Amino acid sequence: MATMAAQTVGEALKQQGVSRRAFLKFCTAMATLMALPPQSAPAIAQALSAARRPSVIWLPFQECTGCTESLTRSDSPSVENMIFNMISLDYHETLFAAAGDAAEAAREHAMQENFGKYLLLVDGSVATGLDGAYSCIGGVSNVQMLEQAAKGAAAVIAVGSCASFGGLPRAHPNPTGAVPVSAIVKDKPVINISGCPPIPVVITGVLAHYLTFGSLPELDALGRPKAFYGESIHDRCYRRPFYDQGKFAKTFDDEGARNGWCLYELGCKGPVTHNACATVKWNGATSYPIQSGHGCLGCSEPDFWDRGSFYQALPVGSWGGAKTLAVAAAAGAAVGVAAAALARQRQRDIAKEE
Ligand code: FSX
Repeated sequence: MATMAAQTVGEALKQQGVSRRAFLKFCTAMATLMALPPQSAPAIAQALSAARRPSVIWLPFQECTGCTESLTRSDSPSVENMIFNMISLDYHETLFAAAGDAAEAAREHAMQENFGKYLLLVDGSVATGLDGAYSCIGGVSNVQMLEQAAKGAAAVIAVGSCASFGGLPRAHPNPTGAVPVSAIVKDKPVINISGCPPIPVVITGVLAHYLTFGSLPELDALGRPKAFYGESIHDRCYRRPFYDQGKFAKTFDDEGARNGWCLYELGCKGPVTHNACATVKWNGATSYPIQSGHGCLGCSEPDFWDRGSFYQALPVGSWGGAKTLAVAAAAGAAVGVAAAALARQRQRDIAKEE
């Protein structure tokens, strides 16, 4: 079975009938997400069009499939699902029409044919208990499959909080001995795209960066791309002015809640959670949890299940505090404003298409 990895992104777009206009719109969005000036969009378009589509092997381990759902349930055509034009998805057990031996043969073939060059995407944590017996695919444990696939990978991308930090399967008492991908893969760069599930545009943005620049984006101390995880949700939250004024909703149906006041006292974890939900948003940039009236659960941070206390206010002194955050907010203002503009533009585009 020949893979389509030799095809350029430009050839794939043409073959799949994606218009030049839609592609340029996508490149402008990517420029914004990567905090580059909008004028860089044509250069990104040129680099992306000429780039060879990388072979992607996507391994699903202990997960709920929310990460794949996040990516595939987006509106079409969209920034989110442009990812499928940029890559040659040579193995994804959940999405594959093939099953059983045929699917496993496709994975092994793609790994041999693109050894040293393919991107390995993993969602779900890795079960290490009972010699890996808790989670196997085709009789092969997740640990063995990951070790084998990582050998020939150019880079490994951990998609979702389970793959990045262990997620729900690793929560106490962690019966399967679940660990994150980075606990197994030690000799390759591992990029963590955390979130339960992660924001689909962020997955696409990381791949677009890799194809455009031939390198991985700058990462934070937890291995997450700084362009998306460099600010806290609180830094960019549209309810932040109410926090600064000391206006807090006390219950989910009081006057403060109806007026859109800050959800800090209802347990919002925005101040200690780093992700791009407040700027990139979800569902075609329609909204995000806080905008729908519920506090952030902190799903893109390590151990968020075990930390729990989803409806209790963060203890005073457990995070940076207003002064520190104000400084951080000023430093990140340009990125935040640009991302917010992108979100508004995407909403307008979707409205036009409807
Ligand atoms: Fe985990 Fe993803 Fe949460 Fe679910 O694949 S990050 S439980 S959305 O599915 O791994």
